[in-house]
Amino acid sequence: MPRVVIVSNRVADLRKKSQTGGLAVALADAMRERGGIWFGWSGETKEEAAPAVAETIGRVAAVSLPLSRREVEEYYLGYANSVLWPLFHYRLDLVDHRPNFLDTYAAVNRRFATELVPYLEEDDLVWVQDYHLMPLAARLRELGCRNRIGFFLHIPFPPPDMLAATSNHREMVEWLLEFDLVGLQTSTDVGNLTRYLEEHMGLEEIGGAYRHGSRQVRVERFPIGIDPVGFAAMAREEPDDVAIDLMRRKLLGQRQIIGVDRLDYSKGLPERLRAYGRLLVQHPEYERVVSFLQIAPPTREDVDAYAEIRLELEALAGSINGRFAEFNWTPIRYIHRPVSREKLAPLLRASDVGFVTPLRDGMNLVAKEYVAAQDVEDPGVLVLSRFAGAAEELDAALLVNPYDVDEMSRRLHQALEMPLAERRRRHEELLEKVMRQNATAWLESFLEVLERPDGNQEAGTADQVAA
Ligand code: ADQ
Repeated sequence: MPRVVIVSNRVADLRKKSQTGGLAVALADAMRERGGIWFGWSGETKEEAAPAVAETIGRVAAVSLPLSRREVEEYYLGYANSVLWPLFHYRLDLVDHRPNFLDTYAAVNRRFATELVPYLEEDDLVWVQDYHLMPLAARLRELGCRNRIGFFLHIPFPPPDMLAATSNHREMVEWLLEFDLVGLQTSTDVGNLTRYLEEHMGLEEIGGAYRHGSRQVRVERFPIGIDPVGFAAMAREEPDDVAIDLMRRKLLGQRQIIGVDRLDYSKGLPERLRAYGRLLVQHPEYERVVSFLQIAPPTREDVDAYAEIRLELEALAGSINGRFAEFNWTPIRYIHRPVSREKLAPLLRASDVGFVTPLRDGMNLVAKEYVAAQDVEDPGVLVLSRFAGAAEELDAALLVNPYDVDEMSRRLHQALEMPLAERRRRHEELLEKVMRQNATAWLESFLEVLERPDGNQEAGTADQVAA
């Protein structure tokens, strides 16, 4: 079985069990089993760029390099998170393109390719993760790399007309054409990319792949998943402070709605808080009974749009609490800090409603974690945005339009009043999907397609002969 070389913006700390990013959680589990190399940024910022260093942890070698201050500003915070992130989340209004962003993004990808090549063996499968590294296959090919290279995009792929609002859209898609396989989260994303290939580039699908020049690329859907069995086990283990809080709430007959997200404008947090506020206005009987716990740890705070959403959220939580709080009851508990997964899992289990309402999300693993964490005898209800990738599979949830505050408030009410039989029926259907499309299935199915022979091997040999 060939080795697997994962390349992502950040190399996760494989010794640490609690990870904050969805990507790290899904891959770390699978990599520990399979072995291979994980290559990427170490997370350190140095005055000057420095070379990569390797560290072996179990069967996985982590190879990481620090970035220079300028690279962090212009590649990571800049092009990746101020241009690509908003653009791919359908937020053209938040795209903040500045001089040097694209050049530094290209340069970091070139440097990643140069540093990675010495570690590669002939048969390695290279698997590149996410929007930070779209040009990587093109740069590796320039250095003579003939390995199978796959790409998985964790975030949505925007519709062709939206992509076309950036000046270098064609170049972006040409980067992707250098991979052997491009994996996306949903059929909507696959449709968006293949429409671009067909309508903007005149490419045609033949035998499941798009041919261009001497190469061909497959574009397929691989919805990412979690480790539902492990997460459910964690959810049943309550740390003391969580157990005490649960007991107190039970005693007082209190119920809880929960939200867990990185504090990101794509997650629809202000709309979510407003919907909860509306619920309290429309159903005064929920006062002192139904509270809302929102956990939203900080990310990317050096990007202006993130600082703004934080202020907006704090003001909103303050005003709703100011209006409804009692001396002994706080409607919204808003935590702007990371919470360990050991606490998160039982908190999800102990909540009557999982409120997951991103305006746009590649998948959203919290939705799947909420389902996995529930007590099957007495499960809570998932209220889920139609615009989360997860909605494509989890259609037994109560699906909502995350821009429609009234609808969300009505669905919260429906969730809180849902009879046990219906809760069980919906949960059973959801759990079946979460179990089936788990992290291992996602990883295995991607690698299986990446390994499948196609015309690119011959094209590689022909190039070699010509060279
Ligand atoms: P994210 O945008 O980070 O991921 P998500 O899929 O919800 O979003 O994953 C977040 C992960 O971090 C979850 O496992 C969650 O439990 C954890 N987490 C969140 N807040 C936490 C906290 N306070 N403390 C501890 N853990 C916390 C990106 C895309 C998603 C896609 C994933 C995976 O934006 O759409 O689903 O990658 O592909």
